[in-house]
Amino acid sequence: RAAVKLSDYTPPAFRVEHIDLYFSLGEEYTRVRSRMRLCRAEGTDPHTPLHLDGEALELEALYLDGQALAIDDYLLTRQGLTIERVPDRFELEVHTLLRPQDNTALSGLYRSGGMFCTQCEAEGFRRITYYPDRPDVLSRFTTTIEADRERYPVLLSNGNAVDRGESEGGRHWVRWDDPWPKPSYLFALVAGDLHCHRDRYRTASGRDVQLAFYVEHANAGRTGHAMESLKRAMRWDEETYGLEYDLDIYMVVAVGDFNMGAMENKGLNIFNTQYVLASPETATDADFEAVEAVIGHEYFHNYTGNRVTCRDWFQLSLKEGLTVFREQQFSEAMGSPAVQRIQQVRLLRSAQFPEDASPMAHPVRPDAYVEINNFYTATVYIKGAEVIRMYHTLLGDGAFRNGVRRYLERFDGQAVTIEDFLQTMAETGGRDLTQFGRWYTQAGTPRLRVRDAFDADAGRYTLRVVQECPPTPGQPAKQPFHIPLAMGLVGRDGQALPLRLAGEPEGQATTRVLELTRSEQAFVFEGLAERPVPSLLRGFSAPVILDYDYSDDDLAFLLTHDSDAFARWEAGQQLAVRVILRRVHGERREEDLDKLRRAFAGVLEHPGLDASLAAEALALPQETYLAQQLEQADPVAIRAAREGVRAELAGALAATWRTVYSRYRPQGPWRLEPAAIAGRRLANLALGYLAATGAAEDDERVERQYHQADNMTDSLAALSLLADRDDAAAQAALDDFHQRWRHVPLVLDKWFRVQAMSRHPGALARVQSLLRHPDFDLHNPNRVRSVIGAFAQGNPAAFHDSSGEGYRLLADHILRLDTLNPQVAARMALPLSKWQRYDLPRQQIMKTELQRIAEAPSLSNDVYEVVSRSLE
Ligand code: DPP
Ligand code: ZN
Repeated sequence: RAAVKLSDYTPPAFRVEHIDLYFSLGEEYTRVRSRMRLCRAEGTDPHTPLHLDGEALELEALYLDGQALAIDDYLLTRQGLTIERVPDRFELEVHTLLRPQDNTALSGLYRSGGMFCTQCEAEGFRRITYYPDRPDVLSRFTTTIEADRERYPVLLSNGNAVDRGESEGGRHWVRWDDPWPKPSYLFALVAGDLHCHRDRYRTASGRDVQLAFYVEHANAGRTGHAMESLKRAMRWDEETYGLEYDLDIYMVVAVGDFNMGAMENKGLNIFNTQYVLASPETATDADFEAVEAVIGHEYFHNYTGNRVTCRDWFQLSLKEGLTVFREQQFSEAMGSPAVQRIQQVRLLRSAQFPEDASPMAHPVRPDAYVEINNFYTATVYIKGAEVIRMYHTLLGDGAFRNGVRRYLERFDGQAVTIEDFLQTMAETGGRDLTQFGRWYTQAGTPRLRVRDAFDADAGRYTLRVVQECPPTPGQPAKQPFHIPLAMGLVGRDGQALPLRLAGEPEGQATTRVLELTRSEQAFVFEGLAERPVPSLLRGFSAPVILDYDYSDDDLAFLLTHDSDAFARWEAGQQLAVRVILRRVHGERREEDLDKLRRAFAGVLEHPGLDASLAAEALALPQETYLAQQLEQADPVAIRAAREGVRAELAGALAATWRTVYSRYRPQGPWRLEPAAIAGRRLANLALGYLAATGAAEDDERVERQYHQADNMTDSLAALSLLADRDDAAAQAALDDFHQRWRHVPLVLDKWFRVQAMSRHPGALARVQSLLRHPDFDLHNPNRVRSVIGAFAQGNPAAFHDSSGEGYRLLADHILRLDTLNPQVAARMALPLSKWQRYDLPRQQIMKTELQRIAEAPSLSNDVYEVVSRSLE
């Protein structure tokens, strides 16, 4: 199948000066009338035909400057419409007919529950009408929506509502006008009977902006947190980047059926309910945080994405990497920067590193795709954000912000490229970033091998750094990257040492950023009285794998003494990784458990204990991260080793965990305050260990927490521990939860998810029955992700069951799902693409299943691209 290539880019031949859309929404069919003013772009060959993209559309009529076109005036294919001869300027009117109620792909115009909604990024607009559906065609939109007044009292689109009226047969209409030119992927329409939560925001310059959250009536009362988050995001963007909102109204609509998390349509964000709705009874602390982050993310897109957009979809990270980074800065400002950074790195390592080591590896700016929806990846988003973070590290906060502002001013209203951004940052920072640009073009996770030497007589300490990047598809050899390596040196007494490179005057800095640009470099520090312990990659200053041969004692030492919170956490994780991996290799050292126990106890006894940081430090490394440390992983052995260590730490520290549990459980009613959240986090971590002691009193503690909890965080923490058991009390709790929440979809998703991720040996069989449960529904992406996604990505030991049943079950469902929703089906196939990471018998079965999918008739481009690349 044909790949789209970056090198084939050509500017659009026609501009759309204005588009006027008219939607007549109906239960059987929907009619769309589009009137466009088109003109040939300057410098374009006057004979270039007009091509409009269109997919799954029924064309009813076509008029050019008022003249109906006959069937042989144009060419219609499955991809669109071509008119061979057109004037330089003309008006084109297109009538199409759609059946949104049958649109299970959830791209374009579709139904979710009782409402109509749209998703146009990346290429959904072509499923609404024929149009040059590419991000470098920006146009002014006016949109009229006409529908039944009773069923759809609320009719929304981008911009401002400028007119409304009644029409025949109990119908009404509203006209929207968006003053900002935009690409079609930012178009949105919503119609429904919706509850509206209104508020106001006064901008820094004193303008009042109306804020409106629309949800189904059943969800009224659960938008308060999202509303407050939005106001915080608006304030933060004014204070941090000097960016003020640019329309009089900002609307957010929550829909239950949504392929992605949320969508930044101009003035009318459409969100997955998951990232809007939050109340203590139904949402966990993590859900509350995610709502704030995603609300921020979509809001920040209003500048980084909407005001300045992408020239083509290869530039996706231009808006996504930058916006994820802005979202991360916002979350850091609203909470604990150290905890945020730890969570970001956990995610990068569990989602992006494996992708970068798989057949799906691609640069942050890919150079070819078959289906762009497959490139909304961890690499484009979160590695893209790491790249932006490195500009920030290299330029410093002030120059970075100035650079972003200059970029937004210079390219306002344009569709640009990653080079445009890089160039502006280089100019503003006064830095040559040519080599830095390789982060965009070379895939793979670089590995830093660091070796050191100490010359006691000279007081000189040398760090030698070698960088390498493994081959990735189409890129056998890599050029060195420009890598900021933040580091410090810690003295034997635990004090941070001043860092003076050879030839430099005395200085007081105890953290500095070394810049790596060559495959091998040495850094010589002087004036040291004793051999220091190096603290490397502080704050995780670059998305790399660090390899330095710490002793176990060094790690324990850094866990206690490093001044950098991230580095402390990392030291503890590395210690735990070693102990668990030794078990995987059948090595059982007496002193291992003791080391971990002492390290953990040290964290808990630390006088300045920060409960949420402690909870991060005391959580064992994830199974997926452990698997990455091995050439070929056996997920069942990893699970057994990790659970073994967990149980032993539970037993060895049982009294401590019980004390922590009772000390940190928040007293009194639920509150969304940092101290209360941290308390719940640490208490639930302790409960997790206690669940592994095997003592009856601890089992009862878990049951008691489930039954007494007044909030979803505590209820779900207990329920997920119960889902690891299969006794009567556990079953009773699961039944109770289902009974209580079966009418609240987002909470029911949690019920599915905890079971799909159960560590019980019978989990695979349980997943099979969950897939036959009457509440399971392949049409709903959240439900699919909470069973199939949670199982295949979040339960490695069960998914990789040596029988291969897990793979077969996944492949069966991918094939069924592909006929309904190719985008989501392709996502679900990703765990199979990582087959090289596992032992040979597993590899064989995984490839057989990939092959079986690849050979299925009428496979979508989406799934085809994932499985065929996986097999290459
Ligand atoms: N552009 C959306 C977002 O990342 C995803 N479709 O916010
Ligand atoms: Zn985004």
